[in-house]
Amino acid sequence: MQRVFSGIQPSGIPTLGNYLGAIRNWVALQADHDCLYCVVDLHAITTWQDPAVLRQQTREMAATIIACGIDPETHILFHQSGVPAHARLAWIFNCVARIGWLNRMTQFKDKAGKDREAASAGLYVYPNLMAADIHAYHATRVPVGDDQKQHLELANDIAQKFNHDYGVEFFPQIQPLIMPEAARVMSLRDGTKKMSKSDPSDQSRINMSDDSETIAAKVKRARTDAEPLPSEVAGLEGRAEARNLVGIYAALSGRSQTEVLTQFGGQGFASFKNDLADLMVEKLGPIAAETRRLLAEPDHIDRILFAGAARAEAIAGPIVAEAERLVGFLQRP
Ligand code: AQP
Repeated sequence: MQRVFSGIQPSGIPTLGNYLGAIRNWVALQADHDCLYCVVDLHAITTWQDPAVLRQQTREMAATIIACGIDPETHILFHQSGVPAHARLAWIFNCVARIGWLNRMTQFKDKAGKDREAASAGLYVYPNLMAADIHAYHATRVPVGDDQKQHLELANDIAQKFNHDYGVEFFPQIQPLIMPEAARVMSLRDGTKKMSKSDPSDQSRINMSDDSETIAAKVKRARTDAEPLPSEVAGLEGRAEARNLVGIYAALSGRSQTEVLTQFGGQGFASFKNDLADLMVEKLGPIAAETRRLLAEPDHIDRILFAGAARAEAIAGPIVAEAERLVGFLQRP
């Protein structure tokens, strides 16, 4: 069975974007892969996090992932700081990756904003740590949202250069797995911006913990244009907000965008938004309820994560020790 690795930052409450772009995919992959799913707290601190909030969000992320259907017994769910192998390999990759490669990463440009000099060095080398997350397990399949494709290409470049520099075929190439429908969920306030858990506006996103009233209010207020919905997918061209809402409806209902527009084409947004809000409540409500139930026992979540970390370290430790041997570090006698 192929090994899957994927991670998610506990940098806020998980959103509908994280669910449709990542977590839902993770659940499906459990059927025929060995899966490692990681709450990447080392990545989260590349932008400042309140320590108490970070701890809470780490647990909340883990609880949501389990509530979505990840089985932490058959597969491995853990927190990144619980497995030192990630940071050890990341340092080696910091020395393999070229500054020119990192300069091309669009996510750094987006996240650092205008004042790049003030961004943390961690944010800049974030893609090297992400490469280490995956290569520490020799994972070959990585389910991610469309926005992470560039980072995976960089992870492949790093593997290739490491193999070349040390004359070995040690790190395999990674294959990204991107879901077709709603691979990228956009902000409810601006259809050209990705829906993000750290967006300052709570109105821009659906949180996985939102109750039905909040979901209905956010969908109702979601930005749209004045035209009715088109009857064909081609009519969504140049209408970022309409495309986003139709994409979300399609992804949640398991129907194609064509089918959704066959039903709603020609209508205004009001009734479509009502149906969309009902659909979200139907799909997300049970997940939010299960998450709340799990969060009532935070110690239990910590135990699941630390048990997962021990199993993850047993896989990554020897792989990273071999990488260290290859670069010339002394081996423990
Ligand atoms: N809007 C999105 N649409 C589709 N997929 C998305 N993902 C995130 N947002 C969307 C996917 O979720 C996975 C985990 O992402 P992450 O938490 O590691 O970091 P991110 O991509 O930076 O997600 P956020 O929500 O935007 O977090 P913040 O606000 O902290 O930066 C990834 O597979 C990602 O593609």
